[in-house]
Amino acid sequence: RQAICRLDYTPPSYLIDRVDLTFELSDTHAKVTSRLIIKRNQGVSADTPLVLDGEALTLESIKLDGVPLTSSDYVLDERRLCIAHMPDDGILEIVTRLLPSDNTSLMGLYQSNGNFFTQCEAEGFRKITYYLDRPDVMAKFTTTIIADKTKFPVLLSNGNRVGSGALDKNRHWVKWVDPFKKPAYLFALVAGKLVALSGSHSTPSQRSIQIEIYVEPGNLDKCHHALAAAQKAMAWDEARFGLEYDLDTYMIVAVSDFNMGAMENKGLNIFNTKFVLAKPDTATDVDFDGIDSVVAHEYFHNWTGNRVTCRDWFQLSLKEGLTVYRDQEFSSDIGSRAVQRISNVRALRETQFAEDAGPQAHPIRPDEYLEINNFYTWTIYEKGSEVVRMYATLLGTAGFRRGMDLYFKRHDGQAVTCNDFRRAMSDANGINLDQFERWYSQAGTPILSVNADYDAAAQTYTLTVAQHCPATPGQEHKLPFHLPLAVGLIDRRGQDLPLQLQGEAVAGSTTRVLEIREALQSFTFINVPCLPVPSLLRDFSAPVQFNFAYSDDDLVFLMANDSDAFARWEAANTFAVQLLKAQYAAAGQGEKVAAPAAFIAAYQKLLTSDTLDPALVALMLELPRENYLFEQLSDVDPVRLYDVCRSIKQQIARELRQEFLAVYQHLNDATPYVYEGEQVARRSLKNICLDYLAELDEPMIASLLARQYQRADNMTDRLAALKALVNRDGGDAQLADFAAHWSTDALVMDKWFTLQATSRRPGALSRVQQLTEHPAFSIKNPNKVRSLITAFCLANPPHFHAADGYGYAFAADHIIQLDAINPQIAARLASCFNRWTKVDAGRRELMQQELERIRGTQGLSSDTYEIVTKALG
Ligand code: BAL
Ligand code: ZN
Repeated sequence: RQAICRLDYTPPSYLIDRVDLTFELSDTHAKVTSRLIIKRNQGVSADTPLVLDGEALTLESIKLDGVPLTSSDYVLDERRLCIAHMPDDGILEIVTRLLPSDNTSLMGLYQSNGNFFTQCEAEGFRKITYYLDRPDVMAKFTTTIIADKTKFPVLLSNGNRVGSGALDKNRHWVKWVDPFKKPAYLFALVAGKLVALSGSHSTPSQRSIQIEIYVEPGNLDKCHHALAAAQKAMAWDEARFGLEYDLDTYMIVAVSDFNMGAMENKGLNIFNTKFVLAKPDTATDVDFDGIDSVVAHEYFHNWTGNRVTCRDWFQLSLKEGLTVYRDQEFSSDIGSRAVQRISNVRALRETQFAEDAGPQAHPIRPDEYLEINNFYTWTIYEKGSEVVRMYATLLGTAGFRRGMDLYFKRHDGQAVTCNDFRRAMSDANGINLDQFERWYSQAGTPILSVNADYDAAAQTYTLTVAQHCPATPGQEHKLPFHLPLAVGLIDRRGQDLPLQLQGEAVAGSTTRVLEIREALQSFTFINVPCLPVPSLLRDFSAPVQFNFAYSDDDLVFLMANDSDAFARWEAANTFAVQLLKAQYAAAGQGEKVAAPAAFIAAYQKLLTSDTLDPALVALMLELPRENYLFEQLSDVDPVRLYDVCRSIKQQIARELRQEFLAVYQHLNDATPYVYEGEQVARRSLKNICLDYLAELDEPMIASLLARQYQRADNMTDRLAALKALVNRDGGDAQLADFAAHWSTDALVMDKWFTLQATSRRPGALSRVQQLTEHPAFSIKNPNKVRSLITAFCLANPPHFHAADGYGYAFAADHIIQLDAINPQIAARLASCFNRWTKVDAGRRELMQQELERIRGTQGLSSDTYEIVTKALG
């Protein structure tokens, strides 16, 4: 198994100007004729062979400039087709035969419910035909699709539909031309029985864009939210970045068998049904929000990814980090900026921080990989987005826009690097961003340790900031990062102080972005009339961990007074993290677990506040997740950790029963469901109250849960009640009722599987095992695997980490089984073993054994092999 290294990049020896593809689709196979106009790249010697990528293909014929090639003219192996003698330029015609119905990897051309779909990112096009399957080879594509008219009435590909017609034997054809050159990973084809919901959007330059959402018949009533999301995304990108859509039609197609969330193929985005289909009785508020952000994300890729693409796959974060930043900004603008930021940071810290601290740690621009599919990671996406956000924080909104404008001006139509993006930001603003490059080259989460010193006589307040980044695999020593640290100082009345740094003539704004570049730096604020409470890392201005010796009183003060919503939430979170870690240690000593009165009082204050946004209160009341606490401990006993969290939650529920009930009852009105900000906020607070109340073993609470389940006019409330019921000793009747009602709705059944996979009740593993036999479950469907198996392994720590090791064995069995079906999904699941060195010795040994069992499996894919080998270290 050969690692691919970033520094080995060389430009392609051959380029492809045009590709004409013809797909002849039948029930049993597909025949693909590819006509490539190829030329040797400048400066490449004439004896350089042409090496095309190809996998799992049956080669039927090759012609070069119309002359058939025989097997003595080329060398064919399992991954390549090598033509030794290529002229300077020529037309290569290659015919391949595929078996899409046998393609369970869901890469290349495959079938789902009888329809044809493609997935080509990162390296799926080579499973369709022999090609230079690398992102810096950009060509203009023409695609003709031929298929039975009755079975496949809809035939789609990239670009514009330029012709169609009838053929013999009930067949028809449609021809598509994509006027933009693109890498092969953006190619797409869809053929099948689909129906479409259409809408339109008018651009500022007076063009009318047709938007079409294709789904299987019966699902049209679930497409309205996705259509509206596409319209909002178009308007937002025009207003914020001056970017218009460039084709006449923008198509989204939903498919239920899909490895990813969605894919940004030029003009023909293919989506997991999860991010298209929604109506109030089938989808939760979180689902609606997810559709907004994924539709926006894929649409935004049209510029950040498609028009300007990546030179090589090491640059993946160039398009993904930037596009995640753009979709997060979109969601902030159409919803609550505070809620969006807190949710994004929480996800980053629960997932990416763990990745950065573990065996799979890599910089946002990795240096090597065995399998690029393993690098669609939290680090590339979410940390990549934080890195882009830091440019915006350092340069300001206008400066960031100047950088974006220059980036598109310089690189439209090109395949470029992360350095090109950084250079555009730097050149557009005339500032040096050389040190910022370390965010691309160094892995690991920096730790900022902040100390404060107040000089009452001089009225100065000095913050001393030390930065350090822990070692990560292959990177022992790190150099200091350049990062923005946003701070505020709050006086004892809760007012933000105007900030004036030493050497400045006048005080400025109340939030100051300090530029950190050194390992140790001090900043002295003057004219500080009294000892303030510092508000640090406002809006989470950099993806770091930070330490400051806040007292409990400081945290309660910040929870009540910080004008920065993120920092306010962070104070509540820090208070809870400190409490739970201390109680976990106490439980280890056999001591009783309890939250102090000050903690309960702080929660009480939140519950009785009538000025705070209910969504923010809900987020502040949510205890930190076990996975997040787990990262901050060592030799962890996950069952003890769960017990401690549960016990504290029960205490809060008991002591604030009245307040939870009062808020619940106040918010539980009969307003019909609408997905809109204020209602979403109220529901989130109502359901967090319900979640606490469900901890109380009272018949009255049981009937309250049953009532909410029964009467809800929407999935958000129904699922919240069912989740609470499933975690108590009850809920079986409602689970059966739910399954009976929704047995034909795959996405709703996914929720049903997840509820049971994540249930904390005893016997979860055996129920999950039984559910793998359920008629609605299929090991071949990634959504089903994620909703049942992955949910159990990653989101049910006390059962996954059961001391008997059965949870680990279950995971390993399924990773091995899945590896033969869909290596990408198997490798994702294998990440449940990443943190095996964090658990206590007994569990560590059990996890290690399972990792070794997986690694020893005959014929293991390079996807899974790479993950388990790195995990074992
Ligand atoms: N490019 C892969 C799917 C996505 O990030 O949009
Ligand atoms: Zn993306």
